[in-house]
Amino acid sequence: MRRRAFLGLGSNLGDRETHLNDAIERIPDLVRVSSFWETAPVGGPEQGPFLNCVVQLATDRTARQLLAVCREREEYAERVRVERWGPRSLDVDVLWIDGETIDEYDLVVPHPRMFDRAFVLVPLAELAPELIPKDFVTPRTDEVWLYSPNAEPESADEPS
Ligand code: GSY
Repeated sequence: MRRRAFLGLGSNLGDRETHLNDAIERIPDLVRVSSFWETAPVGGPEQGPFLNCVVQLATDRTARQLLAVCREREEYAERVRVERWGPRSLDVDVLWIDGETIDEYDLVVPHPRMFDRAFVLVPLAELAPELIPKDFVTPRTDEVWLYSPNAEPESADEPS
């Protein structure tokens, strides 16, 4: 039976936009993709900002099969685990599957930290606002901002 599922994608190494787009192109059962959000890194050493998004699937794959999809996409991006929580070309996490929970040593769904992270909740809110906790506080604008690579830089003499 096909169920709704959400994966979270993030990149802060190399060509971040290409890493996300390449992964999205190859994710099976894809339905929708959120906007790309530029986000301040959470945890780990000092590192550059991430580009994050969330994708929605309609899938009959299990949580474990979706984890395999995530790992394949990370391998394709030649992710190297140099440092725990450190910069990475691609991170793909299983966030949520309607009606399914799993709690195993290498896979916990719903993702245990998804409700604490603005870089997950802001893109997820575009696709499934009903999943966002009511007490979620809008993030500060220096934590998460909409990615718009072609935007004109703000001119110094324009009123803000
Ligand atoms: O858990 C995903 C990897 N990750 C991220 C991320 O994707 N975005 C931001 N902003 N910070 C992060 N810290 C880690 S670890």
